[in-house]
Amino acid sequence: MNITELNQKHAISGAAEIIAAGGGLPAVRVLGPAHGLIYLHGAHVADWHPPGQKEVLWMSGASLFADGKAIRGGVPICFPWFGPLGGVAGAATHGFVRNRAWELESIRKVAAGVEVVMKVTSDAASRAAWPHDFVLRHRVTVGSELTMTLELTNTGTAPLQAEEALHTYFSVGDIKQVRVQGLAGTHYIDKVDGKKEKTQAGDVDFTGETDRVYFDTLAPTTIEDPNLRRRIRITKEGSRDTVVWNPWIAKAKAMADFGDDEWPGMVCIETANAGPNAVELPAGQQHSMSAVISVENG
Ligand code: TA6
Repeated sequence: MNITELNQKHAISGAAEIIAAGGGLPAVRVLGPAHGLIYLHGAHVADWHPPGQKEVLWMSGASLFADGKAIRGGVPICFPWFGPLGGVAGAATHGFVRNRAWELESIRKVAAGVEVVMKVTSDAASRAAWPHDFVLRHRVTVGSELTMTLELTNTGTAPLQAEEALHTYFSVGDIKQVRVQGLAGTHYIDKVDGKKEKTQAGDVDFTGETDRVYFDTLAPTTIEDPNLRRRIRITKEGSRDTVVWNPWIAKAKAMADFGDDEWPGMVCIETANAGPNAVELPAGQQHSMSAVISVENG
């Protein structure tokens, strides 16, 4: 469907419209009081402004907006694997659903704001990369909170095992002043130190490249940002892992779609199920993973 047809079917006057956004890609623009922008490419939440708040999600000024490429910022969806696909040269990092267009299924006004539902269904191309049949829905509610729910259905006849993540990029004033609360005492894999298993002592702070998978973590996390004088809280359901990432100087320079001087302004707090916590789903069954993001000043 083209943008005109999408608007005829889904636009809600004063609440939501479909526009040609970055790279001309179609995106749902959610209009006030909370604003949002969600690309159908990757069902990618790119922007969320709750009332009275500055930008909450971070977007690189160098991001690409093109079919087959991931958008650098906002909330990429990682599925059906997280990170590189072990042993498969050329496989897209973090799976393939973030690199392709999803179908816009519905837009409706709900008590909490505007709900946008997009879905991607397995096809010959996906089966060539991952031999399972599935439907993956992304249900996003844009309001004073941002709620994102990944709903996976195994439509095949055999069980499947999938990794998944809402790889959320948050905008911060200065990463060197940020602390992340809620992970104290949990265990993590330190991908910057030989994937050693470590225990988190107190809050997470940032003094260099940080790339950690905190496993068996169910509690909410909070980004304490003294520079922007706000706290961003991430509450989750159906997720056993939390990933914390900042590329710092060298890794930022090494990424063509990430500005060399952008790393101080972002942190990823990712809601995930990966590795030993990958989702095991019998044929015909469903699994949901959700993250609710809220912001308070102070
Ligand atoms: O979630 C952290 C991470 O796995 C890092 O290792 C880094 O690779 C980041 O994701 C970004 O991955 P991408 O494929 O989007 O460049």
